[in-house]
Amino acid sequence: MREDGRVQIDVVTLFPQWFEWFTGQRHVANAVASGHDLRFLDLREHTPLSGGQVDDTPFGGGAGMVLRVDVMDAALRGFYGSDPVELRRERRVIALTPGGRMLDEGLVTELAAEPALTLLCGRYEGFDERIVQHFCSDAVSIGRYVLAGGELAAMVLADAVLRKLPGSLGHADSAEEESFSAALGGDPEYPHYTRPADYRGWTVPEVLLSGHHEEIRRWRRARSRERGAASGGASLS
Ligand code: 6GU
Repeated sequence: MREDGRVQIDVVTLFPQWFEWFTGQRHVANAVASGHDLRFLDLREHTPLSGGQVDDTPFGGGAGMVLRVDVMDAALRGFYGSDPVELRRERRVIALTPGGRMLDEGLVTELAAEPALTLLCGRYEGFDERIVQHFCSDAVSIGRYVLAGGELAAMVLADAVLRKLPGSLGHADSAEEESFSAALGGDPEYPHYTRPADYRGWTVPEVLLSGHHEEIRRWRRARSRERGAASGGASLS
Protein backbone atom coordinates (compact mmCIF):
# COMPACT_ATOMS: atom_id res chain seq x y z
CA MET A 1 0.00 0.00 0.00
CA ARG A 2 1.06 3.59 -0.56
CA GLU A 3 1.09 6.08 2.31
CA ASP A 4 -2.55 6.86 1.62
CA GLY A 5 -3.32 3.11 1.85
CA ARG A 6 -3.95 2.76 -1.85
CA VAL A 7 -2.58 0.09 -4.15
CA GLN A 8 -1.92 0.27 -7.87
CA ILE A 9 -2.06 -2.92 -9.91
CA ASP A 10 -1.06 -2.81 -13.57
CA VAL A 11 -1.57 -5.84 -15.78
CA VAL A 12 0.43 -6.08 -19.01
CA THR A 13 -1.40 -8.40 -21.39
CA LEU A 14 -2.17 -9.15 -25.03
CA PHE A 15 -5.84 -9.37 -24.02
CA PRO A 16 -6.81 -6.32 -21.92
CA GLN A 17 -10.47 -6.86 -22.85
CA TRP A 18 -10.50 -10.15 -20.91
CA PHE A 19 -10.37 -8.08 -17.75
CA GLU A 20 -13.64 -6.23 -18.38
CA TRP A 21 -15.49 -9.09 -16.74
CA PHE A 22 -13.05 -9.06 -13.82
CA THR A 23 -13.43 -5.33 -13.12
CA GLY A 24 -17.20 -5.79 -13.10
CA GLN A 25 -17.03 -8.07 -10.07
CA ARG A 26 -18.38 -6.45 -6.91
CA HIS A 27 -15.28 -6.59 -4.72
CA VAL A 28 -13.06 -5.43 -7.58
CA ALA A 29 -15.38 -2.54 -8.40
CA ASN A 30 -15.51 -1.66 -4.68
CA ALA A 31 -11.72 -1.62 -4.47
CA VAL A 32 -11.51 0.73 -7.44
CA ALA A 33 -14.29 2.95 -6.08
CA SER A 34 -12.40 3.28 -2.79
CA GLY A 35 -9.30 4.58 -4.57
CA HIS A 36 -7.25 1.55 -5.53
CA ASP A 37 -5.96 1.74 -9.06
CA LEU A 38 -6.30 -1.05 -11.65
CA ARG A 39 -4.95 -0.67 -15.17
CA PHE A 40 -4.77 -3.05 -18.12
CA LEU A 41 -1.95 -2.27 -20.51
CA ASP A 42 -1.83 -3.69 -24.01
CA LEU A 43 1.52 -5.36 -24.62
CA ARG A 44 1.07 -4.84 -28.36
CA GLU A 45 0.67 -1.07 -28.06
CA HIS A 46 4.37 -0.23 -28.14
CA THR A 47 5.78 -3.14 -30.14
CA PRO A 48 8.65 -2.04 -32.41
CA LEU A 49 7.91 -4.93 -34.78
CA SER A 50 5.67 -4.69 -37.83
CA GLY A 51 2.17 -6.09 -37.89
CA GLY A 52 1.88 -6.01 -34.09
CA GLN A 53 4.29 -8.93 -33.73
CA VAL A 54 5.24 -9.73 -30.13
CA ASP A 55 6.57 -13.30 -30.20
CA ASP A 56 9.00 -15.47 -32.12
CA THR A 57 10.17 -19.05 -32.55
CA PRO A 58 12.42 -20.44 -29.81
CA PHE A 59 16.18 -20.64 -30.34
CA GLY A 60 17.19 -24.29 -30.22
CA GLY A 61 13.93 -25.33 -31.79
CA GLY A 62 10.78 -26.78 -30.26
CA ALA A 63 7.07 -26.14 -30.33
CA GLY A 64 5.31 -22.85 -29.74
CA MET A 65 6.23 -19.20 -29.66
CA VAL A 66 8.10 -17.12 -27.10
CA LEU A 67 7.39 -13.49 -26.04
CA ARG A 68 10.26 -11.30 -27.18
CA VAL A 69 12.41 -9.37 -24.70
CA ASP A 70 12.68 -6.30 -26.97
CA VAL A 71 8.87 -6.14 -27.18
CA MET A 72 8.47 -6.26 -23.39
CA ASP A 73 11.25 -3.67 -23.01
CA ALA A 74 9.43 -1.31 -25.40
CA ALA A 75 6.07 -1.93 -23.70
CA LEU A 76 7.29 -1.22 -20.15
CA ARG A 77 9.32 1.77 -21.37
CA GLY A 78 6.25 3.07 -23.17
CA PHE A 79 3.96 2.72 -20.15
CA TYR A 80 6.34 3.92 -17.42
CA GLY A 81 8.74 6.17 -19.36
CA SER A 82 11.83 4.60 -17.87
CA ASP A 83 14.19 1.66 -18.38
CA PRO A 84 12.40 -1.50 -17.13
CA VAL A 85 15.67 -2.56 -15.48
CA GLU A 86 15.09 0.36 -13.09
CA LEU A 87 11.33 -0.22 -12.83
CA ARG A 88 11.69 -3.37 -10.74
CA ARG A 89 13.46 -1.32 -8.08
CA GLU A 90 10.44 0.97 -7.82
CA ARG A 91 7.65 -1.61 -7.80
CA ARG A 92 7.15 -5.38 -7.75
CA VAL A 93 7.18 -6.58 -11.35
CA ILE A 94 5.79 -10.09 -11.45
CA ALA A 95 6.00 -12.55 -14.34
CA LEU A 96 3.09 -15.00 -14.25
CA THR A 97 4.57 -18.30 -15.32
CA PRO A 98 3.94 -21.94 -14.37
CA GLY A 99 7.57 -22.32 -13.24
CA GLY A 100 7.35 -19.47 -10.72
CA ARG A 101 7.00 -19.34 -6.94
CA MET A 102 3.74 -20.94 -5.87
CA LEU A 103 1.11 -18.38 -4.89
CA ASP A 104 -0.17 -18.89 -1.34
CA GLU A 105 -1.83 -16.79 1.34
CA GLY A 106 1.57 -15.69 2.68
CA LEU A 107 2.66 -14.31 -0.68
CA VAL A 108 -0.75 -12.67 -1.18
CA THR A 109 -0.41 -10.87 2.17
CA GLU A 110 3.09 -9.76 1.22
CA LEU A 111 1.91 -8.42 -2.15
CA ALA A 112 -1.11 -6.66 -0.61
CA ALA A 113 1.34 -4.61 1.47
CA GLU A 114 3.11 -3.30 -1.65
CA PRO A 115 2.23 0.16 -3.03
CA ALA A 116 2.38 -0.96 -6.66
CA LEU A 117 2.44 -4.19 -8.64
CA THR A 118 2.96 -4.86 -12.32
CA LEU A 119 1.75 -8.26 -13.53
CA LEU A 120 3.18 -9.55 -16.80
CA CYS A 121 1.01 -12.13 -18.57
CA GLY A 122 2.81 -14.61 -20.77
CA ARG A 123 1.20 -16.37 -23.72
CA TYR A 124 2.27 -19.15 -26.02
CA GLU A 125 5.26 -21.07 -24.61
CA GLY A 126 6.04 -18.18 -22.28
CA PHE A 127 8.57 -15.38 -21.82
CA ASP A 128 12.05 -15.07 -23.20
CA GLU A 129 13.95 -15.82 -20.00
CA ARG A 130 15.70 -12.42 -20.15
CA ILE A 131 12.35 -10.74 -19.42
CA VAL A 132 12.13 -12.57 -16.11
CA GLN A 133 15.82 -12.15 -15.36
CA HIS A 134 16.19 -8.44 -16.04
CA PHE A 135 12.75 -6.85 -15.76
CA CYS A 136 11.04 -8.84 -13.00
CA SER A 137 11.35 -8.91 -9.24
CA ASP A 138 9.32 -12.15 -9.00
CA ALA A 139 8.00 -15.05 -11.02
CA VAL A 140 4.72 -16.48 -9.70
CA SER A 141 2.68 -19.57 -10.54
CA ILE A 142 -0.85 -20.36 -9.32
CA GLY A 143 -0.48 -24.14 -9.40
CA ARG A 144 1.20 -27.15 -10.92
CA TYR A 145 -0.66 -27.23 -14.22
CA VAL A 146 -0.32 -25.25 -17.43
CA LEU A 147 -2.73 -22.54 -18.55
CA ALA A 148 -2.81 -21.14 -22.08
CA GLY A 149 -1.63 -17.80 -20.72
CA GLY A 150 -1.00 -15.74 -17.61
CA GLU A 151 -4.27 -13.76 -17.75
CA LEU A 152 -6.33 -16.08 -15.56
CA ALA A 153 -3.40 -16.34 -13.14
CA ALA A 154 -3.19 -12.51 -13.03
CA MET A 155 -6.91 -12.37 -12.19
CA VAL A 156 -6.44 -14.95 -9.44
CA LEU A 157 -3.56 -13.00 -7.96
CA ALA A 158 -5.30 -9.62 -8.29
CA ASP A 159 -8.52 -11.04 -6.80
CA ALA A 160 -6.68 -12.46 -3.79
CA VAL A 161 -4.75 -9.20 -3.24
CA LEU A 162 -7.71 -6.84 -3.76
CA ARG A 163 -9.99 -8.62 -1.30
CA LYS A 164 -7.36 -8.00 1.41
CA LEU A 165 -7.50 -4.24 0.91
CA PRO A 166 -9.67 -1.92 2.96
CA GLY A 167 -12.81 -0.97 1.05
CA SER A 168 -13.03 -4.16 -0.97
CA LEU A 169 -15.15 -6.48 1.16
CA GLY A 170 -18.41 -5.25 2.55
CA HIS A 171 -17.74 -6.62 6.00
CA ALA A 172 -14.56 -5.45 7.76
CA ASP A 173 -14.21 -8.76 9.61
CA SER A 174 -14.77 -11.08 6.70
CA ALA A 175 -11.09 -11.21 5.74
CA GLU A 176 -9.92 -11.53 9.35
CA GLU A 177 -10.80 -15.05 10.50
CA GLU A 178 -10.68 -16.79 7.16
CA SER A 179 -8.82 -19.73 5.66
CA PHE A 180 -5.04 -19.65 6.19
CA SER A 181 -5.16 -16.46 8.28
CA ALA A 182 -3.07 -16.03 11.42
CA ALA A 183 -6.34 -16.01 13.38
CA LEU A 184 -6.84 -19.63 12.31
CA GLY A 185 -3.22 -20.59 12.84
CA GLY A 186 -2.71 -20.93 9.09
CA ASP A 187 -5.36 -23.66 8.79
CA PRO A 188 -8.30 -23.69 6.36
CA GLU A 189 -11.59 -22.28 7.55
CA TYR A 190 -14.02 -24.29 9.71
CA PRO A 191 -17.32 -25.44 8.12
CA HIS A 192 -20.22 -22.97 7.99
CA TYR A 193 -23.95 -23.64 8.32
CA THR A 194 -27.07 -21.53 7.97
CA ARG A 195 -30.86 -22.04 7.97
CA PRO A 196 -32.57 -24.45 7.74
CA ALA A 197 -31.10 -26.26 10.77
CA ASP A 198 -32.51 -29.54 9.48
CA TYR A 199 -32.66 -30.18 5.76
CA ARG A 200 -33.63 -33.66 4.56
CA GLY A 201 -32.47 -34.95 7.94
CA TRP A 202 -29.03 -33.35 7.52
CA THR A 203 -28.72 -31.51 10.79
CA VAL A 204 -26.41 -28.72 11.86
CA PRO A 205 -23.91 -29.53 14.65
CA GLU A 206 -25.72 -28.96 17.97
CA VAL A 207 -22.99 -26.78 19.44
CA LEU A 208 -23.55 -24.07 16.80
CA LEU A 209 -27.17 -23.71 17.97
CA SER A 210 -26.19 -23.67 21.64
CA GLY A 211 -25.23 -20.01 22.02
CA HIS A 212 -22.11 -20.99 24.03
CA HIS A 213 -19.56 -18.74 22.36
CA GLU A 214 -16.50 -20.32 23.96
CA GLU A 215 -17.62 -23.84 23.00
CA ILE A 216 -18.38 -22.67 19.47
CA ARG A 217 -14.93 -21.13 19.22
CA ARG A 218 -13.29 -24.37 20.42
CA TRP A 219 -15.37 -26.47 18.05
CA ARG A 220 -14.48 -24.27 15.10
CA ARG A 221 -10.79 -24.26 15.92
CA ALA A 222 -10.78 -28.07 16.16
CA ARG A 223 -12.57 -28.50 12.79
CA SER A 224 -10.20 -26.02 11.22
CA ARG A 225 -7.18 -27.98 12.55
CA GLU A 226 -8.63 -31.26 11.27
CA ARG A 227 -9.03 -29.80 7.82
CA GLY A 228 -5.51 -28.45 7.90
CA ALA A 229 -4.11 -31.87 8.83
CA ALA A 230 -6.30 -33.63 6.23
CA SER A 231 -5.18 -31.30 3.41
CA GLY A 232 -1.54 -31.71 4.38
CA GLY A 233 -1.19 -27.97 4.94
CA ALA A 234 1.33 -26.41 7.29
CA SER A 235 -0.38 -25.31 10.49
CA LEU A 236 1.15 -22.27 12.19
CA SER A 237 0.29 -23.61 15.63
CL1 6GU B 1 1.09 -18.03 -13.75
N1 6GU B 1 0.77 -19.12 -16.14
C1 6GU B 1 0.46 -20.15 -16.95
N2 6GU B 1 0.52 -19.97 -18.26
N3 6GU B 1 0.10 -21.35 -16.50
C2 6GU B 1 0.05 -21.49 -15.18
C3 6GU B 1 0.35 -20.47 -14.28
C4 6GU B 1 0.71 -19.28 -14.80
N4 6GU B 1 0.23 -20.94 -13.03
C5 6GU B 1 -0.15 -22.20 -13.17
N5 6GU B 1 -0.24 -22.54 -14.45
